[in-house]
Amino acid sequence: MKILVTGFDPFGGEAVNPSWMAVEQLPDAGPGAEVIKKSLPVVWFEALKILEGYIEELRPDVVVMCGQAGGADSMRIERVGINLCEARIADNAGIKLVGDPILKDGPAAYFSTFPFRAMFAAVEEAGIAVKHSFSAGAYLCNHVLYGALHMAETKYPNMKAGFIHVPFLPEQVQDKPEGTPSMPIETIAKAIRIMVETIAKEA
Ligand code: PCA
Repeated sequence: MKILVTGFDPFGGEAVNPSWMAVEQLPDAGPGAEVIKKSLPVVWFEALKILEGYIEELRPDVVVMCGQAGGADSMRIERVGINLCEARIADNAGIKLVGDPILKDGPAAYFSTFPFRAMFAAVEEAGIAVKHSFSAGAYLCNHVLYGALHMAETKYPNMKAGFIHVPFLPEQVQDKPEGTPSMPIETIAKAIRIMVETIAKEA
């Protein structure tokens, strides 16, 4: 089985993005799986174009996309991607979108096709905080999730896809209001590794 795993570049004034730091640490192969790791830019439409290129080139069985959810107090398994671009902040190219669709005539939403219950159980079993999430927001993470699920729906019906959001690192919250949650990189990396291994077994 071929699994494409992505993380994002830093954005929003942060020096790092824990999603890519954790993805980079994944082993290149798991039991029964080849793992290919790529980072994506935080730029509207550009990120999706690059991801589509990787999917065309690599034809993965599963696409595991990961991103930072600042303020989250647990790992978050995203369950739905919506057809909307709307964010408070501009992307890394300086573009701000408010209310644009991702795909003009696309459906309102797609559900993740991950084996999310098994993933949740495996991470919980390892003692790492994890939640199901029913909104990935409407910024770049939701953008690539919706785009990958649309690609699966219209072109690659056997390809599974879904999104994992990760909290800030402890070093990122030092300049933030007291109580802003964080998770060490080792824990985030372990949770992603467990989820990828579970996908390799279940998907
Ligand atoms: N998080 C952002 C985009 C890139 C990332 O890592 C998001 O949640 O949409």
